[in-house]
Amino acid sequence: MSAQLVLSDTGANFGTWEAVFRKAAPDVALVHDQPARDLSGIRYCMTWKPLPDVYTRMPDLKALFVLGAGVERFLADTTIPPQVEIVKMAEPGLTQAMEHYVLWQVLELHRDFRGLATAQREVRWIDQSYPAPWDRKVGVMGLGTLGDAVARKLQSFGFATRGWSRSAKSIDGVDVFAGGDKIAAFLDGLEILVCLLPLTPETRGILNADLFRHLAPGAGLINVGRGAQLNEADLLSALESGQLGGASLDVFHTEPLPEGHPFWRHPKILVTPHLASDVDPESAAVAIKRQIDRLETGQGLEHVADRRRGY
Ligand code: NDP
Ligand code: OXD
Repeated sequence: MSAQLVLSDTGANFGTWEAVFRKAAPDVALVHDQPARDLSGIRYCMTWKPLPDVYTRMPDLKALFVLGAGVERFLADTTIPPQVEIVKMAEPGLTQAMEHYVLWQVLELHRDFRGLATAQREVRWIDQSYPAPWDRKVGVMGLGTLGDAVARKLQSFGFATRGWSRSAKSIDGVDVFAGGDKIAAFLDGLEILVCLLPLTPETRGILNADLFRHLAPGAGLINVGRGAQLNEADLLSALESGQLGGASLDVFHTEPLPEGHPFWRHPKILVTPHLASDVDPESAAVAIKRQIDRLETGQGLEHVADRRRGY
């Protein structure tokens, strides 16, 4: 069975993707979107930064495969007809990169590698103590494709791991909490908090002074969700007062982070330029092909964004 799939993306290299699909999913014919190109008759599209008017040029579009996990821009795009299924990317490359990124930041905070780097710069031989991982309370907000994998990874490294999501879950070895009325219990005394929530009206600004007060004094914050989930002024105050001890931020209200922004040079903040994880083209091609096969054989799509919930 052969299906046509449009790549409409201002940042992607068509040749690279074409080669990847030829290898990983040879029966999917990739079509290169170009300005004003008529794409009628084609049912599938993949994109992260779409070309202008692509959805109006695809009157037969059935499924939009987003080349990323956060789909808030697509859910807010009123040019995408309501019958088009918006599919969040879920593939092993994206997940594994996020596991690695969060593990790196958790270990940094757990072992205070930033303090050690400062000591080296100042030519100081210091003594450092740290708790065993099972005495380090780490929490993951959001237990979807990425948060679930990250929580499992942290647990496998021995950390006392908690997780929080909207609906109830069960993850071996992880203390899980669900819903707004359980957030205080989830946060209580956490020493490292990881945010892997999608951006929705409920999660906008959720990382704020009220939330920080529930954490252990000097806790570390890792935000890999979206920048708009963080109240930046509250973070700066919490770092100043010692309520928080450090932050690792990969996502920001404005990206790229403006040159004069206080986060850039803050001694307790590590800034990375929204690269915690990215799709791996080859495993993404396999994932998209699997989804197309599911649709073509009458099975439902997986990882479809729910317009009502906003993720
Ligand atoms: P999913 O949609 O699979 O999972 C979202 C999770 O958040 C679910 O567990 C969901 O709960 C939970 N959730 C949503 N709203 C609430 C709420 N109000 N209260 C409690 N829990 C809530 O997303 P992914 O795991 O694939 O990705 C998560 C986010 O990570 C993306 O939306 C994106 O913003 C970010 N991201 C960042 C990247 C980076 O490089 N920095 C790369 C990729 C993604 P439930 O399970 O009950 O539905
Ligand atoms: C994503 C991202 O959502 O890269 O996939 O942030």
